[in-house]
Amino acid sequence: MALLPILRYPDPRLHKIAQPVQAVDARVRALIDDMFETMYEAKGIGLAATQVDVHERLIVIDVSEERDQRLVLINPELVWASDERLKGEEGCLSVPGIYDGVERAAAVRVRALDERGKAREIAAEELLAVCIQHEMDHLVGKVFVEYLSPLKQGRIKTKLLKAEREDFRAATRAQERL
Ligand code: GNR
Ligand code: NI
Repeated sequence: MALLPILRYPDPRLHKIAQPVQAVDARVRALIDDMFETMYEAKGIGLAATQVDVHERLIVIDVSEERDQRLVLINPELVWASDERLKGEEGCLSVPGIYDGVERAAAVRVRALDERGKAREIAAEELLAVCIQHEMDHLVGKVFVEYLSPLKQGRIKTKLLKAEREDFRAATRAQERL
């Protein structure tokens, strides 16, 4: 088990298109365990492989209060989305500290392989539906801030680049004290 570094917006690697998982084998199962560990540690409800710089169609989710309802979606395909829309407040582990409203389908059906490689169809609504759509966007290189106005996107980029520079400076100072 290992914690994986999470890419932060505006890292260009967040915009890479993920390729299908070729085989649900020991390598993929080890990656799934590391992704859950990373997601739980970061207190997220979902994590796409793209966010840990692995460009394969793999998502882990747990929207439960108790943090004990693991859901794995491998090579997910949207089979149906409701016309009914829902606007919810979203956040992203790759865009720390930023929350804003995004409109999504209120309900979806998704076909995917589970961690044993078995084909499943999942019907989702409310938070799970939002989370699945947010994670599937990551697999095609899309981050939720891209639904916001260009003005907001610019402000978010500036804010996160500034935070990154400050983190780097603090790390450099800590290094110098050694
Ligand atoms: O932890 C997360 N919370 C969240 C809240 C509302 C809508 C989507 C999400 S997903 C996010 C974790 C994450 O960044 N997944 O890619
Ligand atoms: Ni995200």
